Amino acid sequence: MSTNVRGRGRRTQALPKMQVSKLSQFQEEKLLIYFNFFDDNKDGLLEKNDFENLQRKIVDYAAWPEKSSLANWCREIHNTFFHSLCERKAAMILDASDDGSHDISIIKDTDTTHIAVEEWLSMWEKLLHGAMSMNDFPVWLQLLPKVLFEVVDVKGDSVIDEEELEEYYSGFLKLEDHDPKDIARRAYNDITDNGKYPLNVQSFEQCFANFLLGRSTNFGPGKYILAAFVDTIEDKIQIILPKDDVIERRPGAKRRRFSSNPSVKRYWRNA
Ligand SMILES: [Ca+2]
Repeated sequence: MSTNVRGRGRRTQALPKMQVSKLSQFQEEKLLIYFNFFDDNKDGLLEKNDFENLQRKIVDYAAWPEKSSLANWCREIHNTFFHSLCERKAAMILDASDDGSHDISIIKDTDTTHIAVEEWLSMWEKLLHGAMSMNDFPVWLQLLPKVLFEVVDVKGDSVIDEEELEEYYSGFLKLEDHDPKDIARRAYNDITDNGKYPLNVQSFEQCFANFLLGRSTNFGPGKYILAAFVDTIEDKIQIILPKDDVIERRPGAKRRRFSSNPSVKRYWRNA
């Protein structure tokens, strides 16, 4: 339910709600997994202490000295991320009470020191609207995959190898439902086209963008960022198809149009 408070200030008419494309159910599920990534104490709220705990977890995992430039950089980026979310919540509250341009029903309370799940999803709905790549996001968001890349790249040589992926899945994400070694092998082969291309920060950012932007379960390498949905229906279908059949993915399906971007084609061929 929206709230329209008319006649405040110089505005005499409520502004129409900003039209944004709804998140797909799949995007919501992914974003909930991403929420849980940050919600360290799993209480359904993102708060300052969650990010402090995440910072501790990261410096322990990556073995960064607490006062090192990497540790400081990581803390700064996550702090900025959290503060930007809180500012967005404050703006949502203001919009809802001022001109009705925001739906008050998704704002759980007026405490702008924490973010609830519904508020998180609403923010992402706006952030993802019209976005095609990481470049379309605010800077404070573009830096998140860069930090995660540094966390995974424990050897610090600016490329991620299969061993580092396995360590990330087992030691950092603490994957329990899948074999970290198996997922690491699949992830590495898919993202690098069986080792032809390096898994550097640029390809990692492409994966991250795919994680955020993919609207349906047949999305590409983004699934390996948090090892979510690594066994999608499409993957299971692919197994029963001839190995070289990259066009007809389903019996009776229309021929799929591929992107002209060679890196996108590369991902699909190996998905
Ligand atoms: Ca929390």
